[in-house]
Amino acid sequence: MAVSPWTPPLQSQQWRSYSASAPVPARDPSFAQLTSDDVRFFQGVLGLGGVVTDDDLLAVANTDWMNKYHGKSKLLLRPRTTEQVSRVLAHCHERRLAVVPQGGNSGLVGGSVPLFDEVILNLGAMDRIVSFDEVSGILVCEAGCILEKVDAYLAERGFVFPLDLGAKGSCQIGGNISTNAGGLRLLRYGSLHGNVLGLEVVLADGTVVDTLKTLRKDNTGYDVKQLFVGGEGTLGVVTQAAILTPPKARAVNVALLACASFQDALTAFRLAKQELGEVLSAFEFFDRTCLDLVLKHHSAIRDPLPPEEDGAPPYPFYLLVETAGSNQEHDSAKWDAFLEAASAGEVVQNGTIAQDAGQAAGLWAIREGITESLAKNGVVYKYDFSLPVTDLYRLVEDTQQRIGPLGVAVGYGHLGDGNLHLNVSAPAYSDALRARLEPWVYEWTAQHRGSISAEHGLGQMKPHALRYSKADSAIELMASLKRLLDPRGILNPYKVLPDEADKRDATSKKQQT
Ligand code: FAD
Ligand code: 2HG
Ligand code: ZN
Repeated sequence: MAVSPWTPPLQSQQWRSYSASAPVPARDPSFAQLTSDDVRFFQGVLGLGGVVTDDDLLAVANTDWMNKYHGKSKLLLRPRTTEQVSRVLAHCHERRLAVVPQGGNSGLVGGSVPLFDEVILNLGAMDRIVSFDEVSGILVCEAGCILEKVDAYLAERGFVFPLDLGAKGSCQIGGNISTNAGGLRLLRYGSLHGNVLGLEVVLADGTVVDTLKTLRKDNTGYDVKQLFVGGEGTLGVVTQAAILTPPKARAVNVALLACASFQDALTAFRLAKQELGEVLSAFEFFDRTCLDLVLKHHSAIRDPLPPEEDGAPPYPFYLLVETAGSNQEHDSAKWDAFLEAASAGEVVQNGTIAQDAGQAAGLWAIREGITESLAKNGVVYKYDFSLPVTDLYRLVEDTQQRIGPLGVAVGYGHLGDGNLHLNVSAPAYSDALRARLEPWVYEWTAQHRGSISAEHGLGQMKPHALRYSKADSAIELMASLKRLLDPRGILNPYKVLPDEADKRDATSKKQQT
């Protein structure tokens, strides 16, 4: 990589104001405007099919999954090879055209859509499986492969992808890696920081960085690929990945359990770790309001655990517990021990265990249907916190108390990972509700030593809130890395890093207190 001389600060947008909600930046005037010469250049590199200017297709690519963030890009590029990505970026770098890397556009923080006229670089046409080693379980694939398709490919060979999430039908491996997505089985398989063994990445100036090793161990200096795992498209464009995949479990058991309190849910988690031990593969939770929303918006789904007595109130908390092992008899004995311990202390009030794969999928459909149900119910203020598990649900209760009738706070998520998805459902976005929520919700999290983003990333929603979770020294190091790898700041501008003005505001606030 050629290290270019210092250029004016990256992310140099001027926030119109620092407010309780995400500030709206102004377009950075140092970025070039797209010209017809640029379009002709891209057509020469990608062919006519790889250069999209159709308004309807652009409207889709400019809008995020929640229909909350809207860009104004006039150009969508669909490269088919790494070389094409490299030539496109070299041109954008030279011309100082801003670029938004895009995968399946299922992200929940507005990271995959432009704010202004940034060129959208969608990796969806790069969807080849490059190789798979059935002994080591190491897969090499292009970034645009859709997660569900890769998982189906692996299933035919007796393996699974080490990540699973509700958007699997549309999200891409490159997007998963760039968000360091956590998902439903992180508890068992760990994070992508461990499972991604190698990457091919194209830097902002078109340089191709090849770390596409297929080795479990490789201590040869700095592990540079890790910068791009969770880099949210701000440091480079992921074009290929080598991923360690585990064998597909022969015995999978799924149960939905109901608890009378969040404290009981925590006790059940402790018991699950003790009794289910190494076969535990998911420990998810949701509250009753989430279940009500799923029942309301999915007519095919029935309440799997109606209260045992007529007229009794519904259970307030639900747990989806999954084990994945190699021996059903062995796992059944473990489940017996777990359920006996859990019912002995009335930790679990009611429960159902799936008898076959279809029933297991039915229970997962409830958990995975929550996000979509919330989207159908109105607008949603979405938060994704890491918190000490003991404090986790108190944030939902405190939020409801704080917002009163302005909205409904629900809590669900990956309890096994200490990851709460606090969602506030309301009929419409309103300044009044947002002002009740932010920055209070970030302050609450900082006071409890949590993280403002457990797995969704920062995107355009949270850069201004980064300082609640990260020390200034670490943020400055992030900014230095950004300057080194993307000296002209063309990759996913206005995202992830807080602006200099925001930092100044934070400093003056600290000095006042
Ligand atoms: P996009 O949304 O297209 O992009 C996300 C970010 O990655 C953007 O910043 C983009 O610029 C960047 N990017 C994309 N591709 C590349 C690339 N090739 N190179 C460089 N940068 C790139 N997330 C979780 O962590 N856990 C969950 O359980 C989960 N469940 C979800 C359920 C639903 C119903 C939905 C809608 C979303 C869910 N998500 C979850 C969020 C989202 O699906 C993940 O963040 C996913 O990893 C995004 O992948 P994508 O291909 O859609 O990326
Ligand atoms: C999940 O765990 C996803 O279902 C989405 O991370 C969470 O919608 C959300 O807040
Ligand atoms: Zn999640």
